Amino acid sequence: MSRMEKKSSEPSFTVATTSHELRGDYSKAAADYTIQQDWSQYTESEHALWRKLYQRQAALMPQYAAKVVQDSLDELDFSQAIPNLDKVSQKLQAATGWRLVAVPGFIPDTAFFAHLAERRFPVTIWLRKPEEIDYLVEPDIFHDFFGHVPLLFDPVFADFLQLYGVKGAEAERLGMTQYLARMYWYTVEFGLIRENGKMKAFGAGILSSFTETAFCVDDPSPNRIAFDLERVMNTLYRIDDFQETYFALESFADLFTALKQDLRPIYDRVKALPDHAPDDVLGRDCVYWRGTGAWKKRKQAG
Ligand code: HBI
Ligand code: FE
Repeated sequence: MSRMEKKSSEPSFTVATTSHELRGDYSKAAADYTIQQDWSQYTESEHALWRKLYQRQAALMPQYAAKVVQDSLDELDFSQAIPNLDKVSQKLQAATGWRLVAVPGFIPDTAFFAHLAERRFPVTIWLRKPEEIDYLVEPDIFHDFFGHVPLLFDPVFADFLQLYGVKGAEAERLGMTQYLARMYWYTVEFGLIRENGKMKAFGAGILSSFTETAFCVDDPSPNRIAFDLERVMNTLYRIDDFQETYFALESFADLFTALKQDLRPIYDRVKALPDHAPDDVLGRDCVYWRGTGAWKKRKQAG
């Protein structure tokens, strides 16, 4: 699923919140940017579009998704209608202490980090239009819910994401948010994990995208490289097309361990170095698959 076209490859979130009209209604948002979901306001045609989006993606999960995703989908079963966030929060709270809060869309970093640090996951409440089924500028409830919520049922990932909120506040104080955002992008949004020696997807941007779900695992075009925190912090990313490189974890504990350390020495190093291009492969990389780059070449050929 290609995303909003951008000139620079700075973090999309910053651009997404400044370079175009935000879609949601922020007028009724509280100081922490939360709103009421008012589940009764969804139309039957929106529930029908949800069912179509859900069925298309759920069919791909057994082959391409990390185990926790399949387990969560089976447990939650929100296939028949747009989910009621409060109802899911009850199950989620019992599982990992997280709950879902409704937001109108992108919210400022400070508010976003504060919610994560308190184990509250912000979920956009509006659904894309039928004509946007494969092209979306901003994340909608299908991206946020289908893509992110299943992972919150994994205890280790849940602890990692709470730590990310804490480290996000620190990154803002240090002026290093853009580097931490790259880590979020290459893991929480577009991360792979190796399970029984096979590449599986866990990133929300992948899981909520009909085309990228297969591409990230099957296509020879992108690189697949072992996750390394400093490496991803030093690497630019694309927001307007499939990723040119995917980084793969051995376990979610890798994420927690990487983030638990004192990040200041890493920030000092990465800010002094030039950024790597999205398709770079470095000598020190543990490369599972060196991509052909065919997808990018085809796109450039136009
Ligand atoms: N707001 N609703 C929402 N969802 C996000 O994923 C999000 C956000 N605001 C900021 C943000 N992500 C990123 O800038 C941080 O992860 C760095
Ligand atoms: Fe997301």
